[in-house]
Amino acid sequence: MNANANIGVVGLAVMGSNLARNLASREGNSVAIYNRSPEKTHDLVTAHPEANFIASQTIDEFVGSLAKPRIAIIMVQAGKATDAVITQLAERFEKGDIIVDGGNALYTDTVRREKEISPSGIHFVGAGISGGEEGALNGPSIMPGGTEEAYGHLGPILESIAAVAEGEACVTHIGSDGAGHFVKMIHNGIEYADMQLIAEAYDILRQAGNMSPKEISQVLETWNGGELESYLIEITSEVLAQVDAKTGKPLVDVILDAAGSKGTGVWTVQSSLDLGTPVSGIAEAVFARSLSSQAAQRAAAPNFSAGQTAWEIADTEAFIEDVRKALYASKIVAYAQGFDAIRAGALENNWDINLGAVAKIWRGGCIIRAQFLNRISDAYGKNDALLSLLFDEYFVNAVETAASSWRKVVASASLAGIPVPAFASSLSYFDGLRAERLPAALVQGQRDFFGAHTYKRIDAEGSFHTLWSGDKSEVSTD
Ligand code: NBP
Repeated sequence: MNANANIGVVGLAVMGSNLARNLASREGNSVAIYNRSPEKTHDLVTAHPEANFIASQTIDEFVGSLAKPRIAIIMVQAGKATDAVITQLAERFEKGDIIVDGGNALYTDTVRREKEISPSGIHFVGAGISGGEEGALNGPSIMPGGTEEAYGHLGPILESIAAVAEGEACVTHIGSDGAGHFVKMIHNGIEYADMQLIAEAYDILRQAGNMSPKEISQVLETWNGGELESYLIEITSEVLAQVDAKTGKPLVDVILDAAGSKGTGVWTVQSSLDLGTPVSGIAEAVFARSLSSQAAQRAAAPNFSAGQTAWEIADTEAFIEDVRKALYASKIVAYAQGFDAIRAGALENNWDINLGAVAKIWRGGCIIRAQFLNRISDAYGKNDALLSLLFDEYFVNAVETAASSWRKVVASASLAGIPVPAFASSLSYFDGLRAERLPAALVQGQRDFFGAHTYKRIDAEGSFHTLWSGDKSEVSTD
């Protein structure tokens, strides 16, 4: 076999086959393909003769079909399957060749894999790919890590298949080793928060506003014409407009209200806990899915007398506008927290991540693509050291404009007994961030009382402990 494919794909399930087709459709690419079970390879070649794939039945054949430096993108199940394929390729690749993992790997796995492979001189690149199967086919947002040298070879190929937003390809070299998969993980965490926030807005409009899914669909369509314009608002509007063919009811009313997940939201929260970065909006979104799936517990809940009071709505238009503003402000908090987590991860792992560039590559191809990412990109473009997105002038204005509606919506939802964990936690985060004094001083006092954990004073250097069981005098512990 001639070694003339400039790129190869291993793993031809939905993501891999669509990515291979995307690659094949771009000028200059010749794409080698391989899948563990040969049926998938056969089916893909048969269904898409126009792609001129160089198909292999064995891994040896596949490696032999790649031009040097060899580049192979792995699109198999994350975890053990990815490790198995990496081992197969690493055994056959040579110095200068590039193995790319395009699956949803946990970034710490990517760091480990890079460390294991790099002594051989083979490059290992963990690349987060977002946009689902449609994105893989027509243009995803791509977040590659790995070395600069590897990106030099790989970058032009990824740029050719990525989504394009305002004339720019939605791909950038994020940073070394696991940086790409870390940023993809945070992307997914933000996606959880964004979806939960839209779901809470829907629930309020439905329960308090007594609006039908169809009416709410129309409201979202209007919102999509303004500052909330995004893929998630657009598809939510479509989901709400969908009628179930079997029952004639709105589809949303016949879907079981138990939300699933594949783990990237949990990873985001776990990593952020380790980094000490509050991603409360994302955490509430993950927990809201967990609560929704506690079927037995929910079914057994007593019919509580929960003290609700009706949400009196005098002006429907004003009510809808309040919900829109509350959604926008909460969404800003979720993104601010996500970008804080990226900064904290970069600091911890010595990654030089350009936050403005991350916002830019999320403008197209990925699930959280939105107009508003231009604003985030501008904010970090103006000041890369911005301590919080919420402190940028545009976002200060946005939350100040929304603040009274935000409070009204969270307070009224609580009074009406409508759960709004992401709206409420986002507002509390905002209030915590801007508070002059936090009750953390009291927590420090409590910790010192039962555990002699010491505290710092506002008026002196050093650490102090109060002799709580003695004469209650204070001692310096330094
Ligand atoms: P799956 O995650 O369903 O994985 C199926 C593929 O893995 C098949 O090609 C299968 O080969 C291969 N595979 C397995 Br399973 N074990 C293997 C092994 N030991 N050796 C070699 N190959 C093995 O595919 P997907 O949904 O296309 O996703 C691919 C990657 O992209 C995953 O990491 C996923 O998390 C990520 N991702 C998916 C989406 C999405 O929307 N689905 C979005 C973004 C990222 P076989 O045919 O021989 O069983």
